[in-house]
Amino acid sequence: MGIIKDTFKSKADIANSEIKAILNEHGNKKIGEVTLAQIYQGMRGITGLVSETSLLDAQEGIRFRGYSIPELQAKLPKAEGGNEPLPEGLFYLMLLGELPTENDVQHLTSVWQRRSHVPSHVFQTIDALPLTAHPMTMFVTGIMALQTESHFAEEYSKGINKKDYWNPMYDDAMDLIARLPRIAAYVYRRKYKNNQHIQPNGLLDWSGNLAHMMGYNDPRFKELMRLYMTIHADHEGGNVSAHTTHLVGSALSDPYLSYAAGMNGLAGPLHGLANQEVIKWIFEMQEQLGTDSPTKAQIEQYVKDTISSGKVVPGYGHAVLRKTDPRFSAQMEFGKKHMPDDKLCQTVWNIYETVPPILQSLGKIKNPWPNVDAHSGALLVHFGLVEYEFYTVLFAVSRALGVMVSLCWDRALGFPLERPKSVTTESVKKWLEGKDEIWD
Ligand code: CMX
Repeated sequence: MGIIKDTFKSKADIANSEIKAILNEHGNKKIGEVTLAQIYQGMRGITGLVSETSLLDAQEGIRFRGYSIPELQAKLPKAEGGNEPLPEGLFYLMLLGELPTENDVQHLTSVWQRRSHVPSHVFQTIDALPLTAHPMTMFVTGIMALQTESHFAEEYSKGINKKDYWNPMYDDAMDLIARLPRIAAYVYRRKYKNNQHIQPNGLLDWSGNLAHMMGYNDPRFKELMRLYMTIHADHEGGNVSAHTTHLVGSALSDPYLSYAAGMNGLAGPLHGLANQEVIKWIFEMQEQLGTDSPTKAQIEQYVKDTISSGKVVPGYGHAVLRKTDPRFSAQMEFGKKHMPDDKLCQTVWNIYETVPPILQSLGKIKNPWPNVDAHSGALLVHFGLVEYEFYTVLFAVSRALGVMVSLCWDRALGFPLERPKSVTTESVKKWLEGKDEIWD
């Protein structure tokens, strides 16, 4: 076995014994109560999942294995001459719970390079879709076609012992992550660059290679991709993409099937697709107002019009966070450092000053602050990546890091099929009348 795989297995064995001991002693302790409102309103605040990779605090934002985003920016290894963390390092941290050394990260880069071959039938399958298909449809279709390569599915069909599930799961996770930049770049070049593809560069890191294959060679864009791939990787377990991947994986669907399912959830406008919606919304505002530098008063009116027409302000609000998303702040910092005079970034910053008080004044929105998607598009547009329908594919490539590590842990810890109880409104009414004993 490889070094990382060996270390993962020994850490998982220790964690397994710890969890058994915790459950033996405390398994009957109650964690909270569930209200009727919660089961009708998206299960907000119900603790019902274990996800080892990261933990979200409503006030502070995400911590990956205990480290905040600024801490990761300081502590994770960088590319030569770069300042942003390499996402390979975050993967290592999420998988093993330890900060990697430069060597660990270089090792991961070369392992993913070695595993990055994408079979030709994947490209042919993507090519079967019309060019009008959304990039997320092409991307997920490519992942589904790649499922032919699953070690987990193959081993399961041969009758693998359940104690060994983690092993082909780990190999699938590594292969899948390694292959994603190629598939994402293929979708981009097919849809937007006249099918003129760029071969991978075996000397580049995972994000640098993605940028290169998409056709972006500005070193600052590569740095942006490293930051982007790091901050979008994980947001604990309950968000739609992570939760779906985990849920589908709990049926022992292989990682390709599970990840594709999760990414279909990421493609929803209330989740990852919000990054395209933000830029579309700003472009429409610019067109409507006839300016690329709208004033705060103009923005305010546009926001109010958006709300009064029954639409959400994209990039604002969150189901858990109650403060400005530190992923937004990290991107704002990148923008202020590398492109302080960019008009679109300045509009994003003016929107940040304008939107929260308006949302707050409505009295019903729990979080008026920006989330990760409020900023990402403006940075991409700066480098010429104006094709905003592609943005969620970048989010999806990054999100693979978190959800694949979680699937490895799910199988190594022997987590069972996930199957919560549901009820009907008829049974709720009977229960309220004291007539239904089914779920008392
Ligand atoms: N603009 C207008 N209305 C908003 C709003 C926004 N940005 N955010 C919340 N609301 C509304 C909700 O639609 C809801 O209205 P109704 O009671 O009329 O149905 C009300 O405020 C209360 O919602 P909430 O409890 O504050 O928020 P939720 O937990 O239900 O939803 C989220 C969270 C993210 C779906 C919501 O804030 C939203 O739609 N934001 C815009 C889309 C977006 O940016 N999504 C990306 C999130 C990050 C990610 O996953 O990538």
